[in-house]
Amino acid sequence: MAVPILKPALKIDGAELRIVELPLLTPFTIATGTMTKKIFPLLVLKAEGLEGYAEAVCDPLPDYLPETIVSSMMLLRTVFLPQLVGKAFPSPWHVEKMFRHWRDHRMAKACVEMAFWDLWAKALGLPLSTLLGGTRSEVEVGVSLGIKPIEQLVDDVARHVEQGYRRIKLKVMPGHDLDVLAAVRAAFPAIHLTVDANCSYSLADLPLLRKMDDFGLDYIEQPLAWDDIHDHARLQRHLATPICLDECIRSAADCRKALAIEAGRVVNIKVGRLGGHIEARRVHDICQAHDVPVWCGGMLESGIGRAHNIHLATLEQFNRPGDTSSSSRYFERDIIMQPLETHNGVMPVPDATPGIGVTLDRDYLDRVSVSVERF
Ligand code: OSB
Ligand code: MG
Repeated sequence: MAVPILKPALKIDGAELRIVELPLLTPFTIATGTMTKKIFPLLVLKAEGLEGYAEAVCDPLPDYLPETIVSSMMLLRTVFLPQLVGKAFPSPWHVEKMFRHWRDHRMAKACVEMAFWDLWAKALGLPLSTLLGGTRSEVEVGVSLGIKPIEQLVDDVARHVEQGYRRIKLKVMPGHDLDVLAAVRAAFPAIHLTVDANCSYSLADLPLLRKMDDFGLDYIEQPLAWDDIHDHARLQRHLATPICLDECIRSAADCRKALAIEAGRVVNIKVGRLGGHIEARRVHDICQAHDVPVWCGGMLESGIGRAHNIHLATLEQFNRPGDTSSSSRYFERDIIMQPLETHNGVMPVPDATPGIGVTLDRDYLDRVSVSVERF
């Protein structure tokens, strides 16, 4: 990727770190539990009269990956932001390098790096997608439907298919799998259909997982443990359906190893899970070199994280519909001024400003902020 360098470097004048709590329109249930509200750290970085925005995708409890809101806030507050504020950085690569030696905590690192990308892009007057190396001005999207009674789910699928979404992903778990697939497939024989198990099966479930081959799925997302590429490779050898890895890919090194042993044939890229746009781009490039399809995952982000995801998804190898659906599916009201809405399964890249292309609704943000810290 071309590396434009700002001269002089961008000096971070200050930062604002909030915890934001947004009610979800409907509860979202996956194998690990039910979410009724989206709680997340939101970061504003300031320089040269500009603001850069990002959110961290950690949850209150370590039910997706080990990182939590408490652990990432602790690092942001005591280490990352004190190291950043008052210093000048020529590019996001310099920011990323500064935090690389700290182990893990990729969601907190991603939040800082992504806010800097937004700031830097604004200082350069360019869309984030351009700086990341994006090649399109809109992205194809699908939806991720939570666990719910089968009849409701079939109605839900119908509604989203009518709205033009390009792929339907069903959350599954033991006890909510083959019957669900049979019902949805019977009603919609031709749609692009996938499942996401969020780690809820084991190799002992091989007979059941093999039956999923009968439903013409584009892929089965993360059937086995979050830290186990070995068992995914064993499972993939017994399945015709491609496995898509989500939780297992937490770095470019993870991706390289997973593809080397064919633990999966599709990769879900989530910038927040991977530690930022730079690592996401590395994973993208590895997949491209292996001719492995990728798509952009989501974590029920507010408009800020969603905008970052959409810009990232403009890169060439994002050749399957992503989980960057309309913000109005999740929230009655979002914390940004511009609606992020899909039309016929396509999400335009937001461009109201340089950078991520959306602006904060400050009044509403203040109302839904649980805490605000300034640096
Ligand atoms: O596994 O992709 C996942 C939401 C929370 C935690 C994990 C996952 C998800 C989703 C939501 O599938 C996708 C979206 O943001 O629409
Ligand atoms: Mg997933």
